[in-house]
Parts: sequence; structure tokens; C-alpha cells
Amino acid sequence: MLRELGFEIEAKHSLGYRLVATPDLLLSSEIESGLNCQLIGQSVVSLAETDSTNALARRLGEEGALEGTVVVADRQSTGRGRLGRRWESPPGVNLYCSILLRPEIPVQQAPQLTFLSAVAVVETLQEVCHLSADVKWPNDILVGGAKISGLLNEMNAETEQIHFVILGVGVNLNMTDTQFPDVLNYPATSVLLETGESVDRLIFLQAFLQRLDLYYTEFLEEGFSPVRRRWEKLCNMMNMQVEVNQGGGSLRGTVVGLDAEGALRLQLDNGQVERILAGDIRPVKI
Ligand code: BT5
Repeated sequence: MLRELGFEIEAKHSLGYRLVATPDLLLSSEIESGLNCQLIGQSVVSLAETDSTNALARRLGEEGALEGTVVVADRQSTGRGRLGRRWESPPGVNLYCSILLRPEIPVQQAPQLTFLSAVAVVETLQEVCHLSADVKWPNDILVGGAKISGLLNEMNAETEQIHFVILGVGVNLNMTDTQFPDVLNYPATSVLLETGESVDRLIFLQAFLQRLDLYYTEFLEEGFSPVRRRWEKLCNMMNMQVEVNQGGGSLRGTVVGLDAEGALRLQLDNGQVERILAGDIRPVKI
């Protein structure tokens, strides 16, 4: 069993076994121990493989799992992006995790939670990896224009009531060049590719969960404003001319911030400010 999990074990006749090396595996007990959180990480599920940590967290949520339950997998067989897109999830190198929350907020405010995880990922990259990243609306984290992390938040709700929200977080930590597929919609990168140094996934995960816990408790007490201000500081497309592609058509304007519900505020040339609820944005080259 231990060997299957990647532990290196030396067996000597009559002397028993000696553990030679522990892999960089994310074990629930190790994640939980030393975690200093109020709400997040009260229960941690860590698996060698699953289809998608978001899908598993949703199943656990439907079975009544506690607020703050964290699901982590070493590998995802069908890691998910938005709109049915795929998230590359090779084993042993990255972070794939989902956090289940049960906030008592109106349904239309649920998208605000995406920005909590975005800010927490960027600040953890800075703290643990000394790497500067910025946020791209709505759910990307970029380093020098290349995607290092993607967020996928899902909700289970009725008209007026949120049952739970799943914050899905993928961060490319130790992924190498050859582990990226040949064709991606946008350039992608990892911490290892950017800094030349590999990251201890356990340390990264714990630092991230602690930061997220801090911001989530602040959010429950003070609302969206503190997170919104932090996110706007980390967004390098603020005050920039962008094009928003919304499937059917596209819109041009200047990014002027987030509104109270997490929609992007885009000022059009005629001065009118549009609320953008979904879409892909890219800077307009002048
Ligand atoms: C996202 O979607 O960026 C959300 C990704 C969320 C992944 C996490 S992992 C844990 C949790 N469980 C899940 O099943 N999902 C979440 P989107 O904006 O649609 O971006 C997807 C696009 O990013 C793909 O079409 C590719 O072009 C590109 N891509 C795929 N894998 C990537 C990777 N590992 N790194 C960078 N880019 C990638």
C-alpha cells in the first residue's frame, strides 16, 4: 500500500522495513495537522486519483458534508474548466483542490467568492514561491500573460437559497514543459518553469487554505468590499482597453473595476458603464 502511494521502502531480511523516502504526497492527516483555520479544513479528503475534485466535493455536499470540507487529489482523470473545457491534471506535480462552503448569502452574491480564491492564490504564490502573479477576470491567475492557475466555482442552490458553493482551484506548481499539451487556448506556465525551483505542495496548500480562511471569515463579517479592493489592486487590466468576447459577439471598453456582485465594470466609448457577467477578456493592442 505504501509503495503504491509512492513511498520508497527498503526491506532487509530479519530487520524489517525502513522508510527511505516519503513522496511529495498530500495526505489528509498531514494537511490537517498544523492547519490554523477557523472554518476551512475541518474535514480534509485527499485521494490519489478522482475524476474531478469539484465533482467529488459536490457529491459530498449533497450528502451533507461540513462547511469547510477540502477535497484534494494527486491526479484528476477529467479535471474541468469552464464551459465543458478540460483542465490538464497530471499526477505528482500540481495542486487540484476544491473547498465546500455554505455561506448564508443571497444566491446572486455567490460569484463574489471566486474573487476570494483568486486573491488567496496570488498572495500564496507571492508568500511561498516569491512569484508575482496577477488576476484576470473572471477566474484566471497569470504570470507574464501565461496561465498558472484556474478557478472553477460551482453552486448548488434553489431560487432563494444557497445549499453550498464549491471553490475549485488548480495551480500549476511543479509541472514541466512536456506535461502541457501541445495546443492550449492561451500560453500556460508553472511555478517551476517561472522560478526554476520546485514547490512543496503541502506547504503551498496549507498557506493557501489559511489565507482563504482569513478572507472567508472577513467576507462573512464585512462583505465583499475588502476582497474587491484587493482583487482590483492585483488586476493589471484595470484602466486598460479590452475586448470582451461573449460567445455571440464582442464588446470593447475600459476596465473600471468590479461591481458589488462581482461583475466586471466596462466603460464603453460613449461613457456608459456595462456590467459584464460572463465572457473572456483580452487587452486590445493599440
Ligand atoms: C479554468 O477554466 O481555468 C478553471 C480550471 C479549474 C481547475 C480546478 S482543478 C480542481 C478543480 N476540479 C476541477 O475539475 N476543476 C477545478 P477555463 O477558464 O475554462 O480554462 C480552461 C482552459 O485552460 C483550457 O481550455 C486550456 O486551454 C487551458 N488549460 C487546461 N489545463 C491547463 C493547465 N493545467 N494550466 C494552464 N492552462 C490550462
